[in-house]
Amino acid sequence: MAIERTLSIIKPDAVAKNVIGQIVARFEKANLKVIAATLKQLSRAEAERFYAVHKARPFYKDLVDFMISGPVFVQVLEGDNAILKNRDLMGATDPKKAAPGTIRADFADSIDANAVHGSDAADTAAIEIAFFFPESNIHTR
Ligand code: RTP
Ligand code: MG
Repeated sequence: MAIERTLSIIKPDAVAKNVIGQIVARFEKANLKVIAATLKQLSRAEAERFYAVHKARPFYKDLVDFMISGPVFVQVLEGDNAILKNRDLMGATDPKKAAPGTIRADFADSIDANAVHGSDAADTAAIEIAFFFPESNIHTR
């Protein structure tokens, strides 16, 4: 299987619940390595740019408002099949539909406050990683 990188964001709701470590432990148990990380307050302009793909969607304004409501924990994860593996660990976007034992089933409150973001494909992963981290701040090990 291919070693991949993906971008993970622990969203403001999960940071506020003080479960950063519990979520990161799930990545580590699944053999994903944190190779870059930062706790960061996004500006409105950054959140708008990050989620620009959803600009035309009815939930865009609420999504941006939520993403700037508190600090987020942004990481690059690396490992076998990292993009899909992270999406599987996260569970469905709506926590009511997320499989038991997934991060969203266990930590998310609603489709808006849904605990985590994860890149959905190789091209978006590369763009999202570059959005937050210069290569010099990424440490493969
Ligand atoms: P994410 O991008 O945050 O990892 O989530 P995702 O791929 O599972 O979902 P996506 O379709 O990309 O939507 C991005 C975020 O927008 C919010 N959303 N709200 N109210 C709604 O119908 C709705 N749909 C999406 C969610 O917070 C979702 O994570
Ligand atoms: Mg998405």
